[in-house]
Amino acid sequence: VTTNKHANGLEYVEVNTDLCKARIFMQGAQIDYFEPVGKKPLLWVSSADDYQPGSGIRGGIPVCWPWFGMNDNPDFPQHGFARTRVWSLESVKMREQQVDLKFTLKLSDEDRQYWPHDTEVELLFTLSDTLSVSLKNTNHGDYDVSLTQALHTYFPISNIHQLKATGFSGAKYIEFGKGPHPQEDDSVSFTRETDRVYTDLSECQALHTPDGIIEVRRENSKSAVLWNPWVEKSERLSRFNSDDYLTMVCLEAANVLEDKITLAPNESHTLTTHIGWK
Ligand code: TA6
Repeated sequence: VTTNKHANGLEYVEVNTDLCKARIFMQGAQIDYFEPVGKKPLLWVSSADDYQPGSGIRGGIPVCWPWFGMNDNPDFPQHGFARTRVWSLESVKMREQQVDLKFTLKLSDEDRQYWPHDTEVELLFTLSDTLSVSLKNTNHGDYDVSLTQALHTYFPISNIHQLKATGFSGAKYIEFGKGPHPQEDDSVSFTRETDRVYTDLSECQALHTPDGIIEVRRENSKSAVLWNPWVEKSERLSRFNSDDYLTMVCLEAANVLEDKITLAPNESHTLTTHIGWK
């Protein structure tokens, strides 16, 4: 485990073991690279992103916290503020070939304009031949606090036209403000802009890509977001090439809508996503 600095100034931690290679930026505690040794990378980043300090990296796993999407206050940043803040690396543990990294975010006075609550937030990575990421909230205040959040994971798929995502039967979803729609089929394929917020979603989904099957399992989450911007939105997205939609999909472990979390004083909650090649 080493620390380093990107040409544009962003600091990062690099992990290089017999089981995987990974890179995690201090800004947003955002992992942008994870590759199990001998297998293909499990995360996608846009080549259009130039790693400028102050904006989230377009790929890997942006942390959407302490709200997902737009805030009721339109002046507040989309997907919260955690992904543009510099987190601290609190601990590194190596056990055989598994590396555990814990990042924490100290809320500043500026942050309190967005979030005036006494909430401790930690991001824990477990890196082996699979990737687990846990977003842990602890309420240190003396009143209940509610928040929404997501681990906004970007997955690499060599061709969106050949992607099948499975594990969705029994759920319902809201899309473009309409719904909820029942999700009848277990699998979803992509033929247009897709931006679905699923609830009542089972823990496990799979992305059947031309390069193999990526398995995604959530803990303490009944909601997830499935997103591909398709042609028109790709033109409007920052740090995104117009043809990037062909090679990526987001499947985001979340606590949103009726799955938002409410923490009583001294209560903790941990949202986890486990990612690996089948
Ligand atoms: O998770 C899907 C989504 O909410 C899309 O609607 C799109 O806005 C995407 O997140 C990216 O948001 P960002 O703020 O990272 O550009």
